[in-house]
Amino acid sequence: MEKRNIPGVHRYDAPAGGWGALRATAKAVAEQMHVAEAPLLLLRTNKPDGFDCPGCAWPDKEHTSTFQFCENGAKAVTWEATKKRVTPEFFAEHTVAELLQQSDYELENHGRITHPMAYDPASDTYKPVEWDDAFARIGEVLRGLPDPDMAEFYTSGRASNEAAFLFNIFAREFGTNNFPDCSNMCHEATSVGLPQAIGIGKGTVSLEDFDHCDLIIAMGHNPGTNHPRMMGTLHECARRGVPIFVFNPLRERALERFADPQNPIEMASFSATPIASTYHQVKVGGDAAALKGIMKAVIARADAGENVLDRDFIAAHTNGFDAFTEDLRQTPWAAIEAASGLARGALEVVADAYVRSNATIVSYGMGVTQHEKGTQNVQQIAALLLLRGNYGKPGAGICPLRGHSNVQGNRTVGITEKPDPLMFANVERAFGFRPPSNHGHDAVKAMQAMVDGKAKVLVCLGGNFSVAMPDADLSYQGMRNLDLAVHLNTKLNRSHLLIGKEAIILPVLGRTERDVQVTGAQSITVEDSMSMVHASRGKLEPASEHLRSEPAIIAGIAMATLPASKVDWQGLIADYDRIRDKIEAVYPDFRDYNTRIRHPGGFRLPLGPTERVWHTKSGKAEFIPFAGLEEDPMLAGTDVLKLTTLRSHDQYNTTVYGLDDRYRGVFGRRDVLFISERDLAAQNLEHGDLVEIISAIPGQEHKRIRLTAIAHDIAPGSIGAYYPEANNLCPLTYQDPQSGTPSYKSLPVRLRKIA
Ligand SMILES: Nc1nc2c(c(=O)[nH]1)N[C@H]1C(S)=C(S)[C@@H](COP(=O)(O)OP(=O)(O)OC[C@H]3O[C@@H](n4cnc5c(=O)[nH]c(N)nc54)[C@H](O)[C@@H]3O)O[C@H]1N2
Ligand SMILES: Nc1nc2c(c(=O)[nH]1)N[C@H]1C(S)=C(S)[C@@H](COP(=O)(O)OP(=O)(O)OC[C@H]3O[C@@H](n4cnc5c(=O)[nH]c(N)nc54)[C@H](O)[C@@H]3O)O[C@H]1N2
Ligand SMILES: [Mo]
Repeated sequence: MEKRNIPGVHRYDAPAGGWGALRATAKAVAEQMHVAEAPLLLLRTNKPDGFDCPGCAWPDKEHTSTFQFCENGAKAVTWEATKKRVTPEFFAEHTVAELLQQSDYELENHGRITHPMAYDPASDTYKPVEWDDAFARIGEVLRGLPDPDMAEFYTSGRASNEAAFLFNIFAREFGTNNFPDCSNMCHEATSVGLPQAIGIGKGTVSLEDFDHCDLIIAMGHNPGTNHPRMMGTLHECARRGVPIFVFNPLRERALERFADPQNPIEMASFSATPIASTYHQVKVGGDAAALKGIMKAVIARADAGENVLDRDFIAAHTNGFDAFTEDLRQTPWAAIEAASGLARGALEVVADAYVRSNATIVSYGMGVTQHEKGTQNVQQIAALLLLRGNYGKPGAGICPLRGHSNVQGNRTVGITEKPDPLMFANVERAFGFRPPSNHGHDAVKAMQAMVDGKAKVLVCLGGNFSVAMPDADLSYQGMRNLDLAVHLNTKLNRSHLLIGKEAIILPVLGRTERDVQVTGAQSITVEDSMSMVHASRGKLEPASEHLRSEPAIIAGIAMATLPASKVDWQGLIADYDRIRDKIEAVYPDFRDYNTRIRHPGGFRLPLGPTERVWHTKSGKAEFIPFAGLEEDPMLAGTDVLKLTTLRSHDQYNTTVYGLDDRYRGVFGRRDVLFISERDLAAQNLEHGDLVEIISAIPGQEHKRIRLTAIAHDIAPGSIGAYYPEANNLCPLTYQDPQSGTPSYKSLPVRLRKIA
């Protein structure tokens, strides 16, 4: 059948990267900034004396490599370094009601906010406010709360270690452990699942390990878009002949073929390197089943007498092997095939490659964590690696692809709602106060408290909390229930416009910009996905002379809120070395912080598993079985499809840079639903039909959104739509019960054709 021609939907046949990436970078630069400044600026990204790229958390070779060309890094940098400005005049000309009609793309594209602004209900506009008046008002409202737990302190992962640490200390001295953060929506399944399994909630590989690995399994992540610098690494591995098995319901172009813009031969000859040696289009939510299938095949071979396990490692370093393998033996292949959508033979091929590899890396992202069984998914990956001792040897380990450029660092310096007695004792020693001992709120609990009217003040260190969260109807209402929302941000977003009683926007310096305090220019520090901590120093002239740094703003709020504070806020922000000394006092892993940060490339935080040291309760790594295969067996065999939510190539979370998703062949629009030809036929739909997507979670309100269904190479039974447009379909509490991560990537839905 001839396919209908749908506006803005074309095939994209070129490889990822290559000339398309160069053209897109030139366009991003031209649109956002004065062209002359751009090359210089981009050259400073991820250089020893430059700033850390705010795009992603993938490390750079010793931070001294020549500039690595990266389209989406360039977009992140130019989006921040834009010449466009949101001034008091802009706010005077646009009421909040009017701005609410604009798309997320339009809102941020107005540019950088230049002045602190406070909402004025009489005119329904934001009006300029003096910094000190803003701080005083925030302090007054916070002090007026009957209970400090009625305030929520949200962190988005772009904040530096220094800012996040001050935020941690301020809120705890204020008297709460309410620390919702973006990590709760992202890698919380890693932060909860891995400590139980291997004793630390972080990845164990280093960049060098990719030079020594024999096999890579890449599950549920899309590096061509979200971790573009990883493409250089995968490209090298592929050219070295390392098999790369991809598990992803969608055929993502960069995981199929990639042309490295730094490779003159590929560029000149328009050629590309195949990345995935085998591409497994696992069903949405089918990863645990696929992993169990691979492990079942390995165990069957071991049971048949083959020497395929690292028995010495298992005996010396692990617990729970027998119960774990017994569960695998009991799990029928038919169930594994049904839940994963993959054939037994295909999984046995992966198992065969796995047992022949002496050093395997498994990398994974949101396709694994944002599920009802996210924690178990992560633990199955950890277990697969344990079977052959793939920890603490060169070329092996687990590699979670972190989200925001410093989300991992934020965690390390204390952004967590869980009270940690060791840290609290150190805080008491370093600052002379003891934080409260009750459990605080994570992101979902914080939003629930706002919805229920139990939380009245929200202070956001970056991000766009309500738009990132599930259930837009409820989350927007949560914002509107607040007495006061305080936003430390660079750009205008929808969370600023969902106003309860009062709202204040405090514009911050971006990472690319010079941060000068009374003792001179300051550096901040960040931790990448591989636990390397390094310094970052902005070089650009700030977008406005009225901006302040995140640490300075937090100190300002703290001094206005806590007149009798035990913390020398002025002293700390005068010289960020002093903040780092305090971080070291509270977190001893940062020993000699200020010295080591001055070495090129910084330093690596200790990671037990790399030395085969396991900080679990038993002192050993744990095989944790996952009994069952279906995320929600109640839904099997019905007309229900599983919806996953995706990022486009022109997007950074809720920040929409543009309306194209080049590699998936979508141009100038985001209102599409990716669906297989088979499901189109099964649902009596045609490519290009307008459909209603209706949530089908038992016992939940059946919300709906409308999108245009387009035929795409996606696993049958699975469909995809863009985040945040589809967030309303995810109920607030539809989450992984162990980690609290919203199940953004496995939403049961039904489709209905709009006539
Ligand atoms: N340019 C850019 N860079 C970014 C971001 C951005 O938005 N834009 N966001 C940053 C942040 S905060 C994060 S957390 C990371 C996100 O980076 P990723 O983890 O790559 O995030 P997603 O794009 O949400 O989804 C990844 C992939 O999971 C696949 N997938 C969906 N459901 C499933 C499933 O059930 N199983 C499997 N195996 N795969 C599935 C999708 O097809 C998609 O290819 O990137 C960071 N870097
Ligand atoms: N359906 C669905 N929902 C999801 C996801 C999904 O895959 N599907 N992914 C989830 C994930 S992984 C994450 S991490 C969250 C993201 O949630 P958030 O981190 O809250 O959201 P962002 O969109 O990254 O935040 C954008 C805002 O950050 C501000 N900003 C940018 N740079 C800076 C800076 O340097 N300092 C400060 N202070 N502000 C700055 C800008 O004003 C911008 O408007 O969303 C989650 N939501
Ligand atoms: Mo994230």
